[in-house]
Amino acid sequence: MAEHESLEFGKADFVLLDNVSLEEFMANLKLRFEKGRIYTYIGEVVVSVNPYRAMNIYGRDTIEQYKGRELYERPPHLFAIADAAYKAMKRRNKDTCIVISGESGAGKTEASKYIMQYIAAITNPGQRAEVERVKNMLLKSNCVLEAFGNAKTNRNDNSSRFGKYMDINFDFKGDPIGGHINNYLLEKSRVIFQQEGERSFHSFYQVCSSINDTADFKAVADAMKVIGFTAEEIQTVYKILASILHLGNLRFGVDGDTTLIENPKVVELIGGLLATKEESVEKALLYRTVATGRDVIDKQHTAQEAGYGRDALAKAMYERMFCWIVGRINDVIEVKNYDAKVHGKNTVIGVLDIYGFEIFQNNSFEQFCINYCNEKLQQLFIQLVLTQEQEEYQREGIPWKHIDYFNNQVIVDLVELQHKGIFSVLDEACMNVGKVTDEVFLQGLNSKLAKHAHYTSRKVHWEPLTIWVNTLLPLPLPRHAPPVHVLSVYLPPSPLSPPPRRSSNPVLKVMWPEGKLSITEVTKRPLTAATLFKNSMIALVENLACKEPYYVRCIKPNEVKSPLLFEQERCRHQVEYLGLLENVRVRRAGFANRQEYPRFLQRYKMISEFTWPNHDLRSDREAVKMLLQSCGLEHDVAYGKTKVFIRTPRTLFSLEEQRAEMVGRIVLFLQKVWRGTI
Ligand code: AD9
Ligand code: MG
Repeated sequence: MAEHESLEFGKADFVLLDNVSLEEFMANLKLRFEKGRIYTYIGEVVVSVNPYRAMNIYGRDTIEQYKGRELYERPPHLFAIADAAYKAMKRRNKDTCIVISGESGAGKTEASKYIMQYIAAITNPGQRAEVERVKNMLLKSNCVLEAFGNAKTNRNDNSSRFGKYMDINFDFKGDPIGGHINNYLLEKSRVIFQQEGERSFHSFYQVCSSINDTADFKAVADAMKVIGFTAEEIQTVYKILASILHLGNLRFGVDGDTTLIENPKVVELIGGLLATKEESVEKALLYRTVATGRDVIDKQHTAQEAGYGRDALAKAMYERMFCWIVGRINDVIEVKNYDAKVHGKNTVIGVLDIYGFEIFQNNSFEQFCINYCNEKLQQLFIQLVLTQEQEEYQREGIPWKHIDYFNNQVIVDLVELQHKGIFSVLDEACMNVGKVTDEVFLQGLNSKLAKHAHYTSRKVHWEPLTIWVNTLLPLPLPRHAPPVHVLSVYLPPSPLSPPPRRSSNPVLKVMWPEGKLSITEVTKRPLTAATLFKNSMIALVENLACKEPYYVRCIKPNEVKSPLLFEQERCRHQVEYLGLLENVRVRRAGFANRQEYPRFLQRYKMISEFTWPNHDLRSDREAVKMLLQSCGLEHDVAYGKTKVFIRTPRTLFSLEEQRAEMVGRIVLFLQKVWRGTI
């Protein structure tokens, strides 16, 4: 615990509160925010409040203060968590991950960037060129991904509209040798529609060079060059952006039975940009491919369908481009020339920066997915931090007072359960091609979920963790939209054969590799967007669960981006739904550290005459007891069946100090023996 921090700044660790109550928690959080202390611990979890102003706490000198230190030696900071994750990985060969959560605008992306900067700064003391190259790529990739994946929203001027999980791989020396980025569900609907006051992705404004975005345009282009995008690739990206903008200007009309494009000049422009024939563009916009019997035919859209098709195409083009950019970055940063047999295991730190909870006036399918994702992560947190902790004490026979908390597994089930969950109902509704309406979907939900305790049809229910389930409705489509639009929301692009597939531009060909569609491809039912997202979330959680997790819990102090305002109600709400108070309770009832008896002895046996060099007691458990008694630390520990549990970090610290001293003495002694002076 950072004892050197004066109490004038409040308690540096919520575990030290006199009483664990919501009032005291909030008072401490507020006091620290007002005193410019934006980070506070709950044990090893960092709680961060967005300061909405530049803080002078991320420089080289601060990095030096945290490098190699233990968590409790310095005031709370993201750097301490980054260092803890790094140390665990390096010392114990563990894969670790840092999970950053909090609502939109709470400071997740900024935190993830500071963590990456810290890791970059403390590694590669030998200045190896290859490692420097990798570090540079990892940092530069942020700039590119933000340009294409972030946008100004009403809550955050630089809001991430995709989820990002980045693995950084390290060699046996602990230096970064590569990485990999997984991206999750880009909010592609933003390409065609933004709520009032919001913008589309930054990239569009950069390419149009509006005044504020010109400098960013150059920075992004430079970063792309450094990462290794070719001139042709960068050009193609601009052409796609321009084509999407032009697509937005297309208007459709009818002449008798024929649907036509009212402004064909625009088609010409798009054709030129995408290196494809005007006829191909026109055909992709006015027809869709359908299967009739054993044949595939082109069926003409109505003008309204053509409008939806145009939007679907714009969204699909942007999404493909984004995924392609991520793929190209991965090509460059992936670990190369590393042979685990020669160099030892390569270990990983994963950093997860995923979109936070959000509730808008109108909530679309994307908001539903985003909020489901947050429920999943909350579930993982509960599972790892709360449940596992309690279960371990029980297993080890350590006295334990059960702590009540809300387990949101029921909410996760409500969404993802096979045959019964909301995603299943949605998938089923989508199967009914031609008959899907809001009502059909709503009836499906009502019939399957009416009895579920957390399902309230169309009512907004302001309880923590249950809020958003209801915000799915009404469906994200204009009221009387035809079915084709429903499907274009939930399904991957319908089997059009859009112009990028027929382009002579080699970069576009890579993005749209499919050739002419066969009958099986046209009739095959693709996995729905909901199922794809659900599967990717399940895989993400499995991946995180097998790593040692570290948590950053971000809080947004106000809605107006003010560095001065701490809105009590807003903050209390976040503290509640993040389960922070339960976290404090578990942590207080619990133990800071635990180690299996043999491992503990291996590390500390030199500090007691009863255990050095070997003990003659009945068991390692007895030996550990003797050791701790002999150094007067017994009052702060408990003995489980297979592990010793240490209550406060101070005890661990004292053990480490005594060990360092004894190791020093032993080394001196051995040197004397070797030199023959003893
Ligand atoms: V979203 O879910 O992507 O919409 P984030 O990622 O949680 O959201 P972000 O990190 O983008 O929020 O932070 C929002 C803004 O708050 C930033 O653009 C900064 O202006 C401000 N911010 C956040 N963290 C810090 C900080 N540590 N120091 C100074 C900060 N400003
Ligand atoms: Mg973000």
